[in-house]
Amino acid sequence: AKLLGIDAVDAVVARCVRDVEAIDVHTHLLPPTHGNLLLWGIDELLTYHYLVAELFMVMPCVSEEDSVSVGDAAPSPDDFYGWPKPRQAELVFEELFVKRTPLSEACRGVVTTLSRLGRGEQLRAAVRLPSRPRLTALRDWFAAQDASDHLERVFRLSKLKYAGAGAAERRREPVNGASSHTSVPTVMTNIPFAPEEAEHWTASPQPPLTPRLKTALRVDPMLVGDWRGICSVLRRASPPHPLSMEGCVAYLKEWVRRIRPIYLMASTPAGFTYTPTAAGPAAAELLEGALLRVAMEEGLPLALKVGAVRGANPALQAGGDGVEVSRLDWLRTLCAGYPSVKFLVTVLSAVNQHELCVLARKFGNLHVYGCWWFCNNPSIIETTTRMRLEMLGTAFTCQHSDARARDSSSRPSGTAPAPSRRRLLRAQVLDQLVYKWAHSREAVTPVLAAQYRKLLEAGWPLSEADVERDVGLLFGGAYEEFLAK
Ligand code: RAT
Ligand code: ZN
Repeated sequence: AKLLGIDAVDAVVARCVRDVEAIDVHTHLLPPTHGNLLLWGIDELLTYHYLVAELFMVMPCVSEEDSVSVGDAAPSPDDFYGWPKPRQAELVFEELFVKRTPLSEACRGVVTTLSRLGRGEQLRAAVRLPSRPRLTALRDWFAAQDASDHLERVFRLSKLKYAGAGAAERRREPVNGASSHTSVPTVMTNIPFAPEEAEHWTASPQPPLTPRLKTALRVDPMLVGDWRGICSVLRRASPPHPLSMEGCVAYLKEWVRRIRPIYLMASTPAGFTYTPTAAGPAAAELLEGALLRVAMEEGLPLALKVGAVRGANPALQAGGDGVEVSRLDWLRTLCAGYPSVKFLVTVLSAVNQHELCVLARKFGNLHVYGCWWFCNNPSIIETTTRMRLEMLGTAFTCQHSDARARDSSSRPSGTAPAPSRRRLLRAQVLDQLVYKWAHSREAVTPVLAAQYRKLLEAGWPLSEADVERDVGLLFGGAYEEFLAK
């Protein structure tokens, strides 16, 4: 193979990172067959909870008590969430894009997405309009798109992999998807505990699933130790399951059979440890007695997301979650105590990234993936990726998109949003794939190139094929290898 000189490295890395078909190991997308649970368009992009949080940083403070609507100028979060989406979007646009420069990562994301969808001129025209509504032309364009065609367009623009198998073939694959490692596509987040999603999976006959999307079983109530919420789900199931650990296991297994997930996934609540509490089977017991048991018996990896503080400011709903530096000692115990279970782990606090790398070096059953949410900013992606390359080589997955979340997954039943509010929270925004992947590729490229330059200077013969292979590993290949090993 032709060896690369130091001057050629930047261009080769840039090309490989630009062209690699990535695997998106965690998104909140759902198939077009789930009707209005797959969302796209300007109103969805602008009401992304990252942007709603930014809107309320600059809105005048209105207390909930005197929330007599002061009109559009200063809604309280509750007023705002009560508005129709287009009205919300217009306000976000006015405050963050017209009155201010959209410098933040989430704002820039909207600009990148629209430009790459060929809507740049309409965006610039919208900013020039003297008053609201400014977004009508963009709204009309999105409304004219067919859901499946748009999904294909977005996947092409984001350079995400195709999958070879449709639903029927998919059902014949081994549960952990190990045999399909030549073509694992985007992974969804499927929540049997969210009735509005569950109904789509229980309908019979099941419509074929787009080959672009793979399933993952999201079970946050297990780690929250939300026994009340779990019981109400077990009670409602048809046929109902016993309100016991056995009932939980049976319920999870039924869902494993139903959707054939690649992995089980849960985010840990703030301050998560193993310490059992007095009331009902606590998180630790549910983890051991149900989740790990199902993982072992079904041969499924367990994906954990660590460090979110749900409802730090509840008024902001999905935009109100925060971050904490987590203790990770329990993860060490898990990896050591359950060597036959594979753990896919990401952390929300930049402070936890180093400890997570060390853990991944110690345990072959731990795979680190992505720069999650508050870490999904170029500066943190750069620092984190540099550290991971230095500590893990290519044995990690550099990014996932998390394309728009809903949050009904994560809230304990007691704090579940009212149905009208839940409607606002469940959306996933397909178009976000475009900017999330474009910006991630942009951030990873110089970091990887710099690491190669150092290696060349140290005396290593590097070929273009090496770079191509490594980039493939970082953007999904290492994840597939981990699942298959
Ligand atoms: O990243 C997000 O948008 C969050 O709201 C969460 O949904 C998070 O990604 C999660 O999966 O819990
Ligand atoms: Zn997510």
